[in-house]
Amino acid sequence: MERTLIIAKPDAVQRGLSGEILRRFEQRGLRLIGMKFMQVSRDLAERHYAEHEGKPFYNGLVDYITSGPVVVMAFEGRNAIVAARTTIGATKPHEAAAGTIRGDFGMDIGRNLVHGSDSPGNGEREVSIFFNEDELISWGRDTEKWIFE
Ligand code: IDP
Ligand code: MG
Repeated sequence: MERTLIIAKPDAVQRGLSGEILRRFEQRGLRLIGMKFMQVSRDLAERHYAEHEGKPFYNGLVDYITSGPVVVMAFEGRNAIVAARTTIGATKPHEAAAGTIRGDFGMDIGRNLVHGSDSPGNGEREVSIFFNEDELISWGRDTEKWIFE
């Protein structure tokens, strides 16, 4: 069982796409276990994006993710990381496949709408920095057997 952290970034919220983004993961079959509307602080952004510190785009990335409210979602499921990444699409939206979130709604790497964890380890780490355990709900979905054999 994997966990992935999904963020509808400030551009997605500003453009009224947070519901569309939630819909795509929900419809795919990922199971929502936590969700909140929040403003990311600089400190939280720096912890979340620690692996990018020192890269040329790092300061702009922290500015971007803290520039307005975001919708943060945690999903759980078998193969949740790869499933979410394929629903999101390539990092550069102008190269992302049509049918992915970035391929359908984005044009610029600095406005690529959505974050998704890139490995099971980062999924666990990122979910735990954005959510307290008591904000996550482990629930039995009645349609589970129609989504996973
Ligand atoms: P990912 O979001 O597809 O996993 P990463 O390489 O982890 O992509 O980069 C994290 C985020 O940093 C990207 O989603 C994007 O917002 C931003 N980013 C990455 N590379 C660049 C760049 O070259 N210019 C501007 N922003 C970038
Ligand atoms: Mg990444």
